[in-house]
Amino acid sequence: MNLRYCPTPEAVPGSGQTDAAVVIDVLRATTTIGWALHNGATAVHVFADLDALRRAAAAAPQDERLLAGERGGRTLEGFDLGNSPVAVTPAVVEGKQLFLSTTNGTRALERVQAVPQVFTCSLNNLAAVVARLQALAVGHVRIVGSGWEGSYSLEDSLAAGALLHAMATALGSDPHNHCGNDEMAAALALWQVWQHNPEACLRRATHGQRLQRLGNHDADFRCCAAVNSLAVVPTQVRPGVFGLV
Ligand code: 3SL
Repeated sequence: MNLRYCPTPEAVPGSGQTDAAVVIDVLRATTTIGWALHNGATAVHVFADLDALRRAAAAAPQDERLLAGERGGRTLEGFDLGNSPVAVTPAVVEGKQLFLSTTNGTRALERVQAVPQVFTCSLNNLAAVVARLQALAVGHVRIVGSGWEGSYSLEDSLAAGALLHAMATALGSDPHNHCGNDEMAAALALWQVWQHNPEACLRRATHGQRLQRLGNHDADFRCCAAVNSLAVVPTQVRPGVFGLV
């Protein structure tokens, strides 16, 4: 299995063989999507564009839908939820469809919508994603970091390295045998540096610092930094719609 890492959606090439795409937004979109589905949301619809989100949400029964999202880390006006993984509790999301738009994560998901298999990953569900990729026996996997408005982000690259490391451990092989590009090798090195304290890496990242400036996000940091706390693999079931299969 060959894993290539693109640190931003903009870095994803328009062509080339990709059997599966794994999108990462550790802080916080793909962590939130994982917890929402684990806690009983029936689907998460993802949008880069807010007007498209509002149109799609309007077509869903009012008592079954929740609007969720942020820009720059702040909850969108008139929305039911922001983008905190600790807010999507069973009491809030069970039986609901989430309509989610975030600054970077949902844009990254849109970028790879046409890939045959699309999954979301965070530090929480590394082992589950590895098991899914192994079961599918896919050859060419594109790991996509969400970054921040087109720039590299430390925390997504950390998780990309962690995913490669977990994959190689599961296969009993050297991670470098699965490294498809230098970005992937650099992400692995990052994981090797921070693996014993991923939360410190998340807090050091510029977006981690942004969240700390916006207020107390300690619970979010703890949740987002927890390795293998979730067994779900959010899977694109229709273009732009994620569920559990
Ligand atoms: O960039 C994104 O998509 C968000 O996850 C950012 S935030 O952590 O919700 O501010």
